[in-house]
Amino acid sequence: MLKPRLIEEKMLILLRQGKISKWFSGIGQEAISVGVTMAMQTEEYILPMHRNLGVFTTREIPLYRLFSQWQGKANGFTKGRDRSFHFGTQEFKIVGMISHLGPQLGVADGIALASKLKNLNQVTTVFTGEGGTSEGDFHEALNVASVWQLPVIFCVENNGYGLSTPTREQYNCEHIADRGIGYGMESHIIDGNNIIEVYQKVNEIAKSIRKNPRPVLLEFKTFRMRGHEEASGTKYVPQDLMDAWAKKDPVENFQAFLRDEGILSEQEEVAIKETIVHEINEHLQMAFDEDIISPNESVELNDVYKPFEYQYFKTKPKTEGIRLIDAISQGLKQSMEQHEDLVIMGQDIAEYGGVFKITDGFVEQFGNNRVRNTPICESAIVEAGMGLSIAGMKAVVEMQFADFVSSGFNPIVNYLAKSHYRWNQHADVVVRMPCGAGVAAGPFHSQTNEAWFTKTPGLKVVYPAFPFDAKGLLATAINDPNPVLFFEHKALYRSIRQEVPVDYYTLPFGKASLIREGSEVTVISYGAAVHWALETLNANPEIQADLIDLRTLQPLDTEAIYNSVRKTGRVIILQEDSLFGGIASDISAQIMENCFEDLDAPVKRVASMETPIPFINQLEDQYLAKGKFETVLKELIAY
Ligand SMILES: Cc1ncc(C[n+]2csc(CCOP(=O)(O)OP(=O)(O)O)c2C)c(N)n1
Repeated sequence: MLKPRLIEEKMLILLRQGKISKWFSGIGQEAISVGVTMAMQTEEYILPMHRNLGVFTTREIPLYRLFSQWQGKANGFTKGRDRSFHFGTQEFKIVGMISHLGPQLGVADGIALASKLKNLNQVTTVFTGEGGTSEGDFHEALNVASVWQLPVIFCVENNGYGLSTPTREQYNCEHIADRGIGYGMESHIIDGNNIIEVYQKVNEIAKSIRKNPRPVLLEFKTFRMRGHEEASGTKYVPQDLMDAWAKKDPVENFQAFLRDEGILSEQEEVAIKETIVHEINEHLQMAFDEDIISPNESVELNDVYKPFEYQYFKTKPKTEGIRLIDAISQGLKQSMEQHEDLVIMGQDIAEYGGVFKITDGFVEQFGNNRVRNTPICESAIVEAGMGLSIAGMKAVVEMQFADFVSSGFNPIVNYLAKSHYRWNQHADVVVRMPCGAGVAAGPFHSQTNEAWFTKTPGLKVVYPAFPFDAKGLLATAINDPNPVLFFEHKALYRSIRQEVPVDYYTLPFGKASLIREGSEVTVISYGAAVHWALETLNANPEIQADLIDLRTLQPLDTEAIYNSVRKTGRVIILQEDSLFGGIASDISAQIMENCFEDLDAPVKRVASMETPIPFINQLEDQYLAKGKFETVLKELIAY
């Protein structure tokens, strides 16, 4: 406890000297970080927060690495890409927070799920402040942990304030631990300023969880003795509260206890302090002596995704005529056979087989451990997928409808997408997205929301239009260790048939397919809109068109696009999504920038109306881009 305390005191001086950026103080809360970490085994994961320096020091991370991290230097853990405690390290089995506070609670569920599936008898421990308990992630994570009986210790550090918000404005129950009963979960209140109580209770609970896996909620009563972060101060905290808690300082009280018990002499105390101060100064010097990172664009770009070498599988020539939905089901099933560590999760996907029946029969073949029904909690399940990945497994998460991904948006764009770039931890998660209009399903069951993701570095986005592509690309998405959004158009599920190899096979990302060749115009599309384009071209055989089906939107096959545009000089991009901010706009801009001199006409974008997607067929038909395509295509050719 003394070590994090002394490090902090030094950091507060450096902060005033402008030598480190923000600082979130854990002074007064050290007994929790240190006591909990001491009760964990070294191979068990801990997911700490911004005030848990004691977790990092108790896991014995060399101090110079922490100091480098806070100065944004290369010996830190994020190559200068993220600050303070926003990092993880597999070496020390620590998974740091993202700023959004709540998501790591569900990540802990995923790690714990992996340990349960592998029978490791390990506990995962995750921290949050009482403020973070107001986030939906907290509720979702505790609920999932309880329903699945996951070996997680949820540690709530109730330190009186969330930034300036006192607990009475944060929640309206007496103790946060009281919520345990609502989740069907054991819970305890622990004096967070008493290291002996913290260690003994957590140690006992952890031992019991290792034998009998289950989640436990712990509320540590403590107090935040400094400002939310150093610059913000504590003016809003009544002085008598400060004074009362100052008397409960965990370090001073433990020192006094050790002295009274005759365990620690004054000389020993001085010697311990001197050793720590010496270590701090020595390691600080090492961090100061380290060079500043010099920016290099290709280094940055190369770290956004984990390197993945596409593997081709030779298949037997046998094929069968199947629908898009069968191809996806087959691709998923064969991937489950290929990867024993692959877990699929989603609402109603187990015995019921999913609302589209894609996982029908999976439970019989793979069992309920790997084919998991989930509560309705998109965030926690995406986060659990991340946790499985941290623990070395693979996850496929089925969104019941792509529209519902908005309820799991935060962990996808902030956790999964940024993880490899931030601390070299890949997110081996595929999110399946049954999407699209044309089925009279209204504004919340019809969206094609790929543009929400194509603009987020770190994600891959796949959008097949044919059974052959869907099966092979899904297999690749699962092989790829990066997060992949896999769009499946519902209107194509049962309407499109194709001869598809019976065996397992893969297809590479970033390769568009030229499904029709012509010299007059380039038509670029993906998903259901490819079929609209085909219909129009079939009805107008005189039009000589290259038809490019992009198949994957991230990575995007710009080479195929430019080659065709250079040949035809005319290009029209057809997308199902509404126009503004869609991928057609980016493709159009790229063509202008790279093929301007080859163009004989302005690039045309055809997209759906700028309204939500309406329900009744007549309105939906009017909304969709399909009806406009032929006219714009003919205008372009006549230009
Ligand atoms: C989603 C989200 N909303 C708001 C914030 C800003 N914020 C950062 S920490 C914090 C207070 C957190 O309070 P608590 O969970 O009690 O932890 P403490 O800081 O007291 O340890 C707030 C409001 C944030 N980081 N993320």
